[in-house]
Amino acid sequence: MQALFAWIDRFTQARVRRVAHRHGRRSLIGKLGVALVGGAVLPMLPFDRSGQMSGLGTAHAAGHGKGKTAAAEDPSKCEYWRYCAFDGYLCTCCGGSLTSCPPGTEASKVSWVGTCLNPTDNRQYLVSYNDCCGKGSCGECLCNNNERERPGYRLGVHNDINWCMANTSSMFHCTTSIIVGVA
Ligand code: ABN
Repeated sequence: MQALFAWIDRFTQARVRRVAHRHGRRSLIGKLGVALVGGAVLPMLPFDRSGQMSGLGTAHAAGHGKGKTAAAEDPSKCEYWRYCAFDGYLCTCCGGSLTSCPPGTEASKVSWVGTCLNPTDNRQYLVSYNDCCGKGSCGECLCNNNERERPGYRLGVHNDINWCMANTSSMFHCTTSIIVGVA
């Protein structure tokens, strides 16, 4: 009996030592480190949020796929895809169009740009926003979206100033959205 107990003791001790050897403090600390770093880094990883179309209306047009809205394809609506970094009055509401200034005004000589996702082909486009200058505020269809817009020290991607500053008349009327190219 004594011999059996002694054998069980030796066997248990050997097992416990082996487990302790394999799963020592260092291994535990290592695993904790991986969990901590992983937990901190995981939320920073880029993942596709393009399906969310933030800020867009919810009324889905018949025949449109998931995430696409009628407004995202209507240039008279602030939710139109090209207006993702727009700030001003829509020229489409002011006697002009998406790309041309209303009569009696002229396009700003300088502009800011935005990068917007076209829901039709799912590609990003570089859009130039040109204020139309020479008349007082249009006052119709005020629209302010700020996707990827940056503070004034990144002037070319800042929308919250009067870009008529370099024109003969610095009066601001409305804003156009012109595609410059694929981003
Ligand atoms: N870029 C449009 C605008 C014009 C005047 C003042 C603020 C913003």
